[in-house]
Amino acid sequence: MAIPRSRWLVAGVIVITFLLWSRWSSSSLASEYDHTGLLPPDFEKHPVPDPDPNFFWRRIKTSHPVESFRPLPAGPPQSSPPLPRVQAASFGGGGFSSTRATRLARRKAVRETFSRAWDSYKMFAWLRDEVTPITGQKRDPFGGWGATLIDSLDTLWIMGMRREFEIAVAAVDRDISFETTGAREVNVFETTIRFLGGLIAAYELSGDGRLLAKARDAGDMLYAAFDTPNRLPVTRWDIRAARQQGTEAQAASADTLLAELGSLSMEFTRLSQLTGDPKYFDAVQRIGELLAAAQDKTKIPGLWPVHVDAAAQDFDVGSEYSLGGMADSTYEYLPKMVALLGDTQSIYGDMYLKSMRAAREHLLYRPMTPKGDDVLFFGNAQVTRTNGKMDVKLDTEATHLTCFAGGMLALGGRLFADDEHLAVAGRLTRGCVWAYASTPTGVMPELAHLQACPSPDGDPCPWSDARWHEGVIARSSRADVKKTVADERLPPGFTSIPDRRYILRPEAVESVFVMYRVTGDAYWQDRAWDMWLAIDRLTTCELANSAVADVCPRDGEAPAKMDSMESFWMGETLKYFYLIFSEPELVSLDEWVFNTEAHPFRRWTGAKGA
Ligand code: DMJ
Repeated sequence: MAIPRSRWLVAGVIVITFLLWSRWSSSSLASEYDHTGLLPPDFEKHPVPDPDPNFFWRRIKTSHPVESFRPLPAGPPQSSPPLPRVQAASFGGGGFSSTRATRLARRKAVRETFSRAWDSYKMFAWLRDEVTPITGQKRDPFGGWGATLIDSLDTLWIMGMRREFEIAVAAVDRDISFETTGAREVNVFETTIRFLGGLIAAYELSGDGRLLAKARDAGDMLYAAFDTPNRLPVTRWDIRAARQQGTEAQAASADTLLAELGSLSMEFTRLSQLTGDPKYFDAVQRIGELLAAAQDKTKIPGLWPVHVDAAAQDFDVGSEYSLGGMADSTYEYLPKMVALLGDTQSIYGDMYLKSMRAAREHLLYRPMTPKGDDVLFFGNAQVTRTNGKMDVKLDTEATHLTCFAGGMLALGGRLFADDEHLAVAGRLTRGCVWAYASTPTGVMPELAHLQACPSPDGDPCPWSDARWHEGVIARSSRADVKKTVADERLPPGFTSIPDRRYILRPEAVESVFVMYRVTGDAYWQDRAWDMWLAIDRLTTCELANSAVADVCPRDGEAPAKMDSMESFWMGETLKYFYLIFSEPELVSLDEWVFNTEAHPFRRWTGAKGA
């Protein structure tokens, strides 16, 4: 049948209109969301102001002066070979996410969630540490210097929310002062990673000098906590006493958490690099040197105990060894310091390699899973001495905090061209992906125990109900295993869940993100999307997203929301989700290295002041 000319004409107009519309809509999408790089930092608009000499922490009398400062490395030594590439040479292939439209739609969803949380913070808790995401109250657990505001600055920039970024920076400049705080005690580690780290990264991305000035204020305040007889910091710092009575009576604590001592290195080193003042680097290099000297002399040579005596500089006091909470970022910062300094031959490179050798030998295990997945976890070891002999007992725990380890080994594997590290990184990260997928909500709990396979290596590890039940009984005070499994809602392979919460933590997606950037395999983007859907469903609440009490709730019950949203949700978790659906050049791991709160610092580039 012949089609009349007029119909052809109408059809033509429709096709052309559709083509024009789709071109327009995809280009506007592209300009809004599809960064292929970062805007160049604007170093001119707001140059770095001179440090204010009247700032309290700059005027405070030093009670225990440093005789001579460790010099700030002027770059990697000649003998140090250039570091290998971290990111994959090509990206794509392998997964559904390789479709651009899918990837952008996913990224948009993440950005919308961030935007909603940001609006709620602005509306209900502006300038305070946290907003409670159900009731819209304000909380100040971190000194009241606007933890969410400062933790979110670089995320705002990276997500292209430039107007909001400007508003936020102006507020930080005008309304946040590290002169004083209402808090009695300051957690030096948390203040360093969230505030100092957040300000440095936001400065590096934007070039706004007001942020470096504020970072220096934070750094000078924190530096006063190092004013002790042995120059090791008071990690839980009575800031009021320091302000009112000075630092004369201060001393580092005999019971210090390893993470709170060992993970200040990146922020203080970068602050020295950016300001040219070596004192910050000196402060943390002393800690690095002590850790290096003690590393081979602990109960598990290569690792340090979770509890150390910073007063006596004794790194062999505790008997618990772990890569998890309270120790974690000390290990994480070893390869990251290598990236920051551009030098594999520093004490940090050596410490990284030794620690990973020991951790693989003593802490690594493979859980028994229903499908025999080839996955790994780092557990926790208790060391006892019987008749002069050391006995290392591995507790097969799986904690959300330890999920950072896959990303650490992926970075280290690249920097040291070690394929074994990369292989372990992949298996560890798959372990956390498996733990997420194992629960009814699709999100892993804060702390669980798993039934281990006989060996972490590739030997077959067939599923056995009987062995799983033995593990459950060993953890339980009750004899009826079926009832225990049912009452505690234990997914197969889980032998107990002592902490059932999910508190919006980032570590699992952090490692998935690093694995994606290192391998280029879109498989990891798809796993991130599975995690995203589950977390979004589980945590979305009235005003933003909330920590939840139980990721394995009773059948038909919705998990209770806890009305809490720590600043790392917007500073860290949402940033990693956003970046994994972005072009790999956006905050490339070949140019940037993330601190433990996901704040990117520029890596050594060879330029002065870089
Ligand atoms: C963050 O503050 C950092 O990632 C830290 O290293 C561990 N705890 C939280 C996130 O879980």
